[in-house]
Amino acid sequence: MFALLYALFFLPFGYRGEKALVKLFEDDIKTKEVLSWQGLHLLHFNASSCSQKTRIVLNLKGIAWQSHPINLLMAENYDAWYLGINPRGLVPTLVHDGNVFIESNDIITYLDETYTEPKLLTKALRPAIQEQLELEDSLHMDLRTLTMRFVLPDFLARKPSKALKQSEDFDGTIGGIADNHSKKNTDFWRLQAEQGITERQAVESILKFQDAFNTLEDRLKESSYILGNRLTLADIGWFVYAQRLKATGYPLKRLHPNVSSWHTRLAMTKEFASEIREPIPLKVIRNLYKVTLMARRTTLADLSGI
Ligand SMILES: N[C@@H](CCC(=O)N[C@@H](CS)C(=O)NCC(=O)O)C(=O)O
Repeated sequence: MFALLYALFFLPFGYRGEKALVKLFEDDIKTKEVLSWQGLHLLHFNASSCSQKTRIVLNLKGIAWQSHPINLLMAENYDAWYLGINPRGLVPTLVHDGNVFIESNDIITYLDETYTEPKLLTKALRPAIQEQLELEDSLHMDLRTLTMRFVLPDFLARKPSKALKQSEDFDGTIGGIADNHSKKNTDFWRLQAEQGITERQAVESILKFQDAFNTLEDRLKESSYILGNRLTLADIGWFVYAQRLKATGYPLKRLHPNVSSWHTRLAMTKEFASEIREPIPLKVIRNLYKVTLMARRTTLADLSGI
């Protein structure tokens, strides 16, 4: 009786309470050529945090892969060709022997399960790692909010209306079911085009990060990695966020010194360093924009008072 109640209550949420990976079926994929791609292919953008996360895992595991750059600044992610592979119109996408995987945390989980060494998602730590990755993913729109307000000037950040319409008109499915993620995404960009990122939005996102990083700070007081004394996927997920937060002007070192030294330690290893190297034009633009924000007294510190 107890077993039956348990099964009825928990099975719809996935095996052992684990979040089910987002899986694309063959019918979801309209760009049929990828079905015949052999080996590992990553469709990604150099400076995207989710793409960086995936590439770091590939580096750590020493896996050979083929690169397919998708230029987000040119809105290539909203071309019919790409939407036909990833109906959410987001990077990264992994294609492995014709199977298509989306969602960076699902991709890195898949990679860890498929290529065992070094193990970054151990059985014992699996629930804790998944909890960290879900928390990190839940802050993704906040990371984007801060990037669009403090890292990229409006003319580079804004998505052309035509590109957004392509995504809105695309009848994408995931696992055979119409998906509402792409609408959430295009709604964000439409609002950003209309009103920019408001001060209130920015401050709310900053406070959420301060809260999340306070918890990481406590963890890193006790151990050298987020979940103990070995590197896991949780470190990789949070590392790319810490990297981006630093670029927004968030005072990581002052507010969270242990997180800052953990970040610096990882950033110095070759598997991480190669993926966060900023293209020179982006670096120049970011620094010019930083100077503009300083002159206008609208930096992250000015707005939030942290
Ligand atoms: N939850 C998704 C988020 C993917 C995502 O938002 N990717 C960003 C880059 S980090 C993107 O493709 N942005 C392009 C856009 O919104 O137009 C994941 O982890 O893969």
